[in-house]
Amino acid sequence: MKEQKVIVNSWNEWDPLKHVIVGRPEGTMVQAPEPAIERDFTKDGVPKGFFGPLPEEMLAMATEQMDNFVRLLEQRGIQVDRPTCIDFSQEVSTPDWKQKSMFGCMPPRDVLLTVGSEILEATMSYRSRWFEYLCYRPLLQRYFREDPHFRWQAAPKPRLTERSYKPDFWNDYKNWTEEQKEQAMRTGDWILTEEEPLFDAADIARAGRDLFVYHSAVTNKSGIDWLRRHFADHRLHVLHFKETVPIHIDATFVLLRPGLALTNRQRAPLEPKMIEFFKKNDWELVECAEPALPGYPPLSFCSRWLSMNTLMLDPKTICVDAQEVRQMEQFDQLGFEVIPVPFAALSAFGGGLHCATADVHREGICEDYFPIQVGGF
Ligand code: ABU
Repeated sequence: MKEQKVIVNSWNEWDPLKHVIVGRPEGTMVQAPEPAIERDFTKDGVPKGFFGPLPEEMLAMATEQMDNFVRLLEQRGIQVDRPTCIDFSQEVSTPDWKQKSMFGCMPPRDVLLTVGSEILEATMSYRSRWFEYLCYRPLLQRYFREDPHFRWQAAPKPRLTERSYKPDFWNDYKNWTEEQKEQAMRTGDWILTEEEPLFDAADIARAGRDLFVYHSAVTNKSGIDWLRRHFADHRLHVLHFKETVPIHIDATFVLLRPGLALTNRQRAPLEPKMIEFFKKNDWELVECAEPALPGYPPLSFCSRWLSMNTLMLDPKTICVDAQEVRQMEQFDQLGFEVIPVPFAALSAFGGGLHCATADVHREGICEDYFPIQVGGF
């Protein structure tokens, strides 16, 4: 009889990594305009409203760095699976809308959330990313066939009609006062309405029984509520940080190992209760180092804080973008074995080392790293 093995198992961000999905930069687009997001790369010589594939020379560099990263993981005995690209330049539609292009499949972390034996396909909130899950379906189908314990889940597919977005948000936002921005940061009140549950998987950080969700511009309250009901055996904590129009937790607040988390030195945590929660459970919150870059890389919607966007291979070993010398030094001082990985070319394709990966298997079980709960957080 064929042996039935456990393929999918991962409860946190740091247990020894055995199997991972690594995205592909091929075919990635500057996506066509859509209500959820305003891309403006005029400073990089690209007119507003333009959409099309990222330049060939950028893709060549990104592919080389990604292939190098895959080799590095495999040499360490980690099994790597890759998604199947589709034509991201095609127009896509549902009965509710048409979108002139898709985006890509370099950052699987945005789409897939692994919690224990479950992989959950996120709703996403961009129309250009509505069909991105298709790139991962060949892998998920295989895991389903081969692992009898794998729980394959998909959150309710959103309609993403005009009702999911605040009308004129991007025009209004340009005239917001500092006070209005502060208010939005505290409430997570950005472009999305509460019409339907919306979330990106990369807004969630996992620590065994506790899940931390960033109430960002791609995750709404209804999405958080859906996650809370779905992960009923977990404790869900909602986070807000000092960042305007935020996207994803993994360049803002990074759980490194039991007892240690990295915080973004510019995007301070906004709830005193959050700090109290970590302190009461003997977790140290360390401010990250200064990133290598002064601003956004060319044609990238990801910030310079990808310096924090790292991949833990086990609680002592961390992969860091090789250009982030100060961040690597800090990790070294914190007692990590640091693996420098040239990865800067991937920024425009959707992110850093954490974004580019999605856990399939880490050793370990669901543990309680936060035995002391703080009411209201
Ligand atoms: N997907 C991670 C990007 C987050 C950031 O640019 O801050």
